[in-house]
Amino acid sequence: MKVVVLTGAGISAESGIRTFRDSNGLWEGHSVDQVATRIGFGRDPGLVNRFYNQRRQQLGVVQPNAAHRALGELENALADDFLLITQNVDDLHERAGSVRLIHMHGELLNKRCIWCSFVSPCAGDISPEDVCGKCSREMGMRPDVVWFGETPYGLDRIQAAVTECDLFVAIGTSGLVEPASRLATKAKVYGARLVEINAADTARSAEFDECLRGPASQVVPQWVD
Ligand code: BV8
Repeated sequence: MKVVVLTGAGISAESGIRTFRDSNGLWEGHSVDQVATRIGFGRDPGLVNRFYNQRRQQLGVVQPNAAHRALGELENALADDFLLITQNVDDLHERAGSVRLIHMHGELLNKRCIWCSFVSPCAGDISPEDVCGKCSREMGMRPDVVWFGETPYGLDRIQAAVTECDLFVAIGTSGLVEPASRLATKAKVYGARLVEINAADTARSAEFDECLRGPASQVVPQWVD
């Protein structure tokens, strides 16, 4: 049986990473337009890089929770019949052992040059003085995350997996951000069974064949077992 899992901010909530919705659409007091759009970056790259530097620093003090670990175990059991798609930019899935993983909204631990698009690892802070390892230009480093209005990563692989899977499971996502929010619908059209694991009902709950309610760190391990 082919299984595709889509995770959102809710799977990392119990690890201490605040979800987008719980912050009333504000991230640390900043609006989406200020910190999660290309225009916002153009307006104030220093603010945006400080915002992401703070979120990257937080990764050093949070740990994967039982939900992340349960998905790592499920992948071990299913191997190539399993694919994890995450909207999250943290590294908690990797640290819990997930390998067959697509970060469709990018990763906090990578940075990208705005001049030549070179992507490189980023463990520390991004600063204006950063020099690109490929084109050697300064003043051009941004987080390698997908902002609103930008094209998500891995869409071809995601499309193929979603149209071939037998089971599609959405965990900890409000189902409000496109195109991630449309993956469940696509899977259903191609015959998959849909399961939603969330602390509460979402805008998409009615589409799912089964809705399991409760905190991901409790419900996901039970579901995996
Ligand atoms: C695109 C990276 C074209 C950055 C993110 C009008 C104008 C302009 C644009 C649009 C528009 N209408 C639609 C759009 C498109 C737009 C969009 O969807 N906007 C929304 C706001 C309406 N989308 C885009 O721009 C995307 N690009 O469309 O390009 C295209 C399309 C197709 C093909 C080619 C090109 C790009 C979107 C990516 C934006 N970047 N992140 C960063 O993280 O800093 S999105 C960001 O918000 C997060 O990454 C996350 O993905 C999203 C929040 O969603 P969730 O993960 O679901 O989290 P949320 O907080 O919402 O919900 C948490 C859930 O967990 C809740 O349900 C809660 O109940 C649950 N929960 C909480 N605790 C627990 C729990 N569940 C279980 N256990 C718990 N303990």
